[in-house]
Amino acid sequence: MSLQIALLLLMRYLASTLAQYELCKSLVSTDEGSVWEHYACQPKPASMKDYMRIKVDPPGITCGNPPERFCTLENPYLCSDECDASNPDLAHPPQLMQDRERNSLITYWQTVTWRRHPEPLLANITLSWNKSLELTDDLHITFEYGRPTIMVLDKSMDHGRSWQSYQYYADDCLDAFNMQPKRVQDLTATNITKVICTEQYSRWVGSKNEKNVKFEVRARFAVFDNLLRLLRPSLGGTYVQRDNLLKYFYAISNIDIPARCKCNLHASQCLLVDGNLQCQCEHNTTGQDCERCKKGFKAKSWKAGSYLPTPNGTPNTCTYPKSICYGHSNRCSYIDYLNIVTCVSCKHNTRGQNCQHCRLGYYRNATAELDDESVCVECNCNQMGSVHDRCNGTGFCQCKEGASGVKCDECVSGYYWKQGCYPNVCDEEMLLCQNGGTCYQNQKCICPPEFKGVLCQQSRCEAGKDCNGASSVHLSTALLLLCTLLPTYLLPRQ
Ligand SMILES: *[C@@H]1O[C@H](CO)[C@@H](O)[C@H](O)[C@H]1NC(C)=O
Ligand SMILES: *[C@@H]1O[C@H](CO)[C@@H](O)[C@H](O)[C@H]1NC(C)=O
Ligand SMILES: *[C@@H]1O[C@H](CO)[C@@H](O)[C@H](O)[C@H]1NC(C)=O
Ligand SMILES: *[C@@H]1O[C@H](CO)[C@@H](O)[C@H](O)[C@H]1NC(C)=O
Ligand SMILES: *[C@@H]1O[C@H](CO)[C@@H](O)[C@H](O)[C@H]1NC(C)=O
Ligand SMILES: *[C@@H]1O[C@H](CO)[C@@H](O)[C@H](O)[C@H]1NC(C)=O
Ligand SMILES: [Ca+2]
Repeated sequence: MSLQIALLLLMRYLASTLAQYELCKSLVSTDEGSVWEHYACQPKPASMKDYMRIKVDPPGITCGNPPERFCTLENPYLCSDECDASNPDLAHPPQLMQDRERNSLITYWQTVTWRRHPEPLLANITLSWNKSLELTDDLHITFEYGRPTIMVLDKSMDHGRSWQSYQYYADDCLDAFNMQPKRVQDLTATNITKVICTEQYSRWVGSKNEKNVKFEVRARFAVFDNLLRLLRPSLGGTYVQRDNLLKYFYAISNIDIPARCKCNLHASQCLLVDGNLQCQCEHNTTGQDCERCKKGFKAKSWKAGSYLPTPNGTPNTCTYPKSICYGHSNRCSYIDYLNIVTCVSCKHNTRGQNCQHCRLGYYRNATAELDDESVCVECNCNQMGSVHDRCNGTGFCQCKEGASGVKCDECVSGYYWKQGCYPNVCDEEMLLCQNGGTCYQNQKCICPPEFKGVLCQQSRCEAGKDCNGASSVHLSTALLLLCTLLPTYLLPRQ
């Protein structure tokens, strides 16, 4: 075992003995008003025998059906006691292992006697809670009429599907299990989780002198269902006497299990709900052991709380995903099997599964908070100047050729604006209007009457001919005819 685990076990042990981690949260006043502070927390230890479900095996192991007589080890010839399942005063059913005894009347579960010797007298007692528990103190089992000479304590981490031995008990460990006898006191931090066989609780010292069998918790932390396998009853310190088998049987009057619900440091209460123990989970966790994050609170993966740093530990709260544009939809739902949150009817120009993006044609306002109504700003791209109405993350539109500016509502040099950007027709530098023409807003040359062409570069008359500045081609032709055919009639009158 690594030092880290040893330290962890030690921490847990200390934590279980100190009255700490009882509060999950408290209201603390700060400069900005009252705020909740969250802490690692756990339920108080309780006597878990009250909640325990007991099953004994094999069927018919409980005495009294049919009724039978039994003797005692101390006085094997006084056999007047009787077990009768049909008589409440003489019955010894399993629930007498967990009852609260009143008026110092000891009540106990009792098995049939070892009449079938040499066939072994075996009995299993399964203790279950349908809830993970953590032992906080030693487990005590009280045997009337002597403690078993051989037994095993098993644990299950999977609600009874599989079992591992937890501790072996025998009056002779080598003989019963071929194991060296050890005591829990011999265990040190480096081998504390080792499974041992102990002879401490199986030796015959008289049935009245010592009734208890313990499982010492110390730092050996336990989370389990228990199975007590009783393999051989008390023999009264000698060999089996075959002529009186009625004095051999098991009888248990009490099983004490001081434990707390395992809530992964996310609950300070553990209550009985519909017959099952249930952690009252905080920190936005849920589940019987607070072993997962609540719907929607899955921004990061679930973690158990931590005892460190002292004194309040770390709650490791489950949180709402930060990427959600929180508040832009009141119709978000959690899809369990996909483990995602999805929203419909995103408002405020948001879109996406969590309303976490801006709609097309909008961009993210970098100075606004995610939950601000103005988080998405319209791109406002100029319809004539831009390729489409979408913009990039900082609001820049995509411009057509010749257009420029954030919104594409300006033209680069060499272009003029007229419902979009067009290449200049004329200017004052390269594309000068000729022959006294003037450039009108880079769009066209305004030519004198005798000139034409884009830059007024072309004369309206043939070289050497006298032309006036009529603008119509037909009129010009007519004038040309007149010039040619009727000069003598017209010109002298002018
Ligand atoms: C007791 O439990 C063990 C482990 O599950 C099993 O192997 C054994 O058969 C059981 N004995 C009786 C008497 O039910
Ligand atoms: C165990 O507990 C869970 C949660 O409380 C419950 O849903 C389930 O039915 C219980 N099982 C039994 C066998 O009682
Ligand atoms: C545990 O370790 C100690 C010393 O490190 C040793 O004395 C003891 O026998 C060990 N116990 C077992 C059960 O191995
Ligand atoms: C649950 O999560 C919300 C949102 O992240 C947070 O404001 C709240 O404090 C959490 N509650 C607890 C009990 O931790
Ligand atoms: C961005 O958000 C801030 C804060 O809400 C707001 O003052 C500002 O006007 C917003 N900018 C635009 C371009 O809408
Ligand atoms: C948006 O486009 C402008 C101009 O091309 C560029 O300077 C800016 O970095 C771009 N922003 C993003 C977020 O891509
Ligand atoms: Ca009892």
